[in-house]
Amino acid sequence: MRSSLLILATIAARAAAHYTFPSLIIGGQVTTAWEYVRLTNNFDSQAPVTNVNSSDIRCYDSAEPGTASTVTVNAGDTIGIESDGTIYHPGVVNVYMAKAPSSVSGWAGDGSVWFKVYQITAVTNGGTSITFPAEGLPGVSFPLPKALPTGQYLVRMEAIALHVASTYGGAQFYISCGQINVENGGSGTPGPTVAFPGAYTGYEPGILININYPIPKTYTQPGPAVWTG
Ligand SMILES: *[C@@H]1O[C@H](CO)[C@@H](O)[C@H](O)[C@H]1NC(C)=O
Ligand SMILES: [Cu+2]
Repeated sequence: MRSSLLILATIAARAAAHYTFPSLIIGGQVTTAWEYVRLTNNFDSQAPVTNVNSSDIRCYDSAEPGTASTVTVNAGDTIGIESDGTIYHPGVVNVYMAKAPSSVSGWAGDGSVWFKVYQITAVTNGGTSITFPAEGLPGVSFPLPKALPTGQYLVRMEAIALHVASTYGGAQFYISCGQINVENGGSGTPGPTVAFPGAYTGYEPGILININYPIPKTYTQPGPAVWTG
């Protein structure tokens, strides 16, 4: 009896499989975990953030802020962020960036400074199906806009798991922030910008949502529009 309960508990823990995003993908190569990504509080637990008003909704690094190196890339390069497994849960992805006033090392990312550079939304079909193209991916890659100004940036990965999002606070945010130094940039003005916390109330239709029943007719991606340069 006892051992079968233990087995059930183990299976339940596996089924809950969480994830972190510890590696940038630079020049097509997955870099060392936590080399260019700030160590997150959940590096060993892999547990998500569920309170959108918590300071951890920004970079999830309150336990030990700012412990990463900065990698140099060019505007227009394709970069990415890799998980420690896969994006196991059904949900959506947003990647935000914020430009540091000077060195990104130790910069907190305060204020309405975050703009979205990439997203993977849900695909709906008028209520007959909803699918999540991000589900199961090991990571995401995206182009840095050519118009992105030269300078140092935080790159914030956000995978929002929606499998238990039908009650307030049920959506799970898997977050990390990488540090990049962008050279050969352009003269664009990234926006619209938001603050973290502040970007979400948790009541957005794309965050507080039952993805199972009734099947959503449409899906509204949380956050501002993607800035493409
Ligand atoms: C977070 O803040 C929003 C906006 O002020 C509020 O509506 C919401 O109830 C807050 N949620 C939590 C969990 O504190
Ligand atoms: Cu999980």
